[in-house]
Amino acid sequence: MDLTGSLIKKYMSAYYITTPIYYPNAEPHAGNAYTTIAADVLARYHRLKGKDVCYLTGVDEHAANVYNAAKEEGLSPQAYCDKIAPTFVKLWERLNISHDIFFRTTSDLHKRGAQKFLNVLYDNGDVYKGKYEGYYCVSCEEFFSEKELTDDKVCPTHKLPLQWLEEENYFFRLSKYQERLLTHFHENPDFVYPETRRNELLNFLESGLQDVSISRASLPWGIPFPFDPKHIIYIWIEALSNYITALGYETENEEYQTFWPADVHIMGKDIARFHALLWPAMLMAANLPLPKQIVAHGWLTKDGEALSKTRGIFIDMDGNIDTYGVDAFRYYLLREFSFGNDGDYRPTRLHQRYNADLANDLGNLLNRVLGLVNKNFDGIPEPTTPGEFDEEIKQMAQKTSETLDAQMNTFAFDSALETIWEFVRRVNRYVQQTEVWTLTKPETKPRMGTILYNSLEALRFVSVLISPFIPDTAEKIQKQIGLSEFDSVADWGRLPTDLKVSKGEPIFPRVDLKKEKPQQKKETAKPKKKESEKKTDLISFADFQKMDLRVANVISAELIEGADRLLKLQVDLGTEKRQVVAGIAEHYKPDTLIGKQVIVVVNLEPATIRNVESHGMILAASGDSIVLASPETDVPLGTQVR
Ligand code: ME8
Repeated sequence: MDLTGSLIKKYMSAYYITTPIYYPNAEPHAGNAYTTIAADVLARYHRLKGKDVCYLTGVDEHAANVYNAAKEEGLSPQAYCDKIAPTFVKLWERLNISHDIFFRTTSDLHKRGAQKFLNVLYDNGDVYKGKYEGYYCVSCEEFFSEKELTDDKVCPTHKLPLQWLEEENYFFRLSKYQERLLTHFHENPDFVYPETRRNELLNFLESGLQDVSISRASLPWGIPFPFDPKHIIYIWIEALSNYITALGYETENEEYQTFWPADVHIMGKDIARFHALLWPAMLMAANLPLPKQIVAHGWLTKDGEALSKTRGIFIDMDGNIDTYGVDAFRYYLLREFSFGNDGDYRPTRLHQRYNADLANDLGNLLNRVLGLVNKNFDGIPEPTTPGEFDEEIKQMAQKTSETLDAQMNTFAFDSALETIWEFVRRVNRYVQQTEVWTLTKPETKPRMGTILYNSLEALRFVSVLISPFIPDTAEKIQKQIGLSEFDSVADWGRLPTDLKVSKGEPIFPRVDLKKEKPQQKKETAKPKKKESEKKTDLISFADFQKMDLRVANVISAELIEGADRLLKLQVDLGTEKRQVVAGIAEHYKPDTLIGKQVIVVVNLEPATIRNVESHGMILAASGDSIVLASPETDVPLGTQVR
């Protein structure tokens, strides 16, 4: 390999990112989707930054678990793989995954590449013949050492009985690379992310590495050893080599020269050890450069248990995507969980995030701004009249982009999204603070135009920042603003004014859970009530969902004649003003309430109290004294409370 050429190209612009290649022993599940979406976000983000990205995913077909699954269905392993592999491609299409290569290890390119790689290891003296016996898990495709065995001899991950295997095997001299690996870990503290995983691996490494068996004589499904065809190559040796064979390691072509070494291998924590110890040792043995970073994320769980094809623990991905859309699903997975840690998938949280972050914060902002532009201007207004808050919005946009860059470099997807949403909420507040909807008089209209221009530019800016995470939404926003081609540059002030904005369909329409599909209901349904629970007055989540609670501003307050406890309030909900009667006169003087944010039950039946109409109810803690409930900090009027 032309090391120098490759390194120069890499420094210039290439970025190579991979997911694990998944076992096609069953159709893909949400755990596989989680990794693939995260890698997709990184691939899209680096494309946005002008990198020449190669994003690889695929399937790991020569596994014993695939062989067994095929046997159960009465199919040849190849026919079985040909049936299952397309289900991965279909799901990646549905999830809007922008991979450049979907690699299959039954391809000739891989077979030839894997054999060449093994020949190199053999020629370099790192492969030798010996006898192997031990307990093996076919689902992990891994032997367990004496110290890892439990009394009942079951696999700790798959809870399946381990099998005893005895074979004459070829071995790889992994132990020989212990010192070099240690040095590499110490010299490259960012080699493994997150740090907790790095420390675990470092401990394992320090406790000593043993040579590993890399051949199987008993399995009739796999790639034969080039120098001893009775044996097939151990699945992990073969599978790891896919990261180079897929690029063209066999001929060391230009693609391979450009993209190897990988910038990031992303995976779940289950297989970090293979990627951070075995794979680098194999590459060292072949005199090839090592991947720059191994990133092992946490476990997605369902009711606290890891998702598992073998154990049939699934998330209803299809149902949830049907209900909320792909972008909401992508958003939820990345916003809700910290990437390195485990996270429990909860459809109710997806619902809340959808309503609060997507429909309310982002969707309503877009709708509101477009509505005002359409009502008051013919197309995008010129920003002629600077005023209060404009500079702050501009500065915050640029700062948001910089903070995001730092967070993306440490795989902090949840914080990155929160950073963007802080900006979205700030823009909502800008619209509110400037009371832009009131500036319709001829003398104030230029200022109105400027505020609306800035709001639209902020939305364009946001669309660029969110585009790696929720690409469809990003495009929809720009289309509604009137841009015919996606403008992917996060620099303030690029929005032209010769555009016609659209009427603005809601980008996240309200989801009514009553219309949920039956199979998803099963997923979110509460377990049957126990007798003891029935006695308490529990309400269902669906009942709770019926309450529409919103933030409003008190604009006037006065005592109701003849009623010591009652105040008549006028409140502003952003979209409308209302009159509400509240029994708080003994605790609040009317003038102290003006400008205060309160929470209103807006879908309560109207009532007439002491001849005064009340359209809603104000929430308050009612004990010895009465204390109004309000958001901790000011939020846009009309924000839903959940
Ligand atoms: O291990 N939560 O394939 P595999 C999050 N073929 N991610 C999960 C998950 C969960 N509950 N369950 C699975 C293999 N994953 C090998 C890889 S690579 C050279 C060979 C994701 O089908 C996560 O990325 O068992 C995990 O590492 C991977 O799926 C395991 O996929």
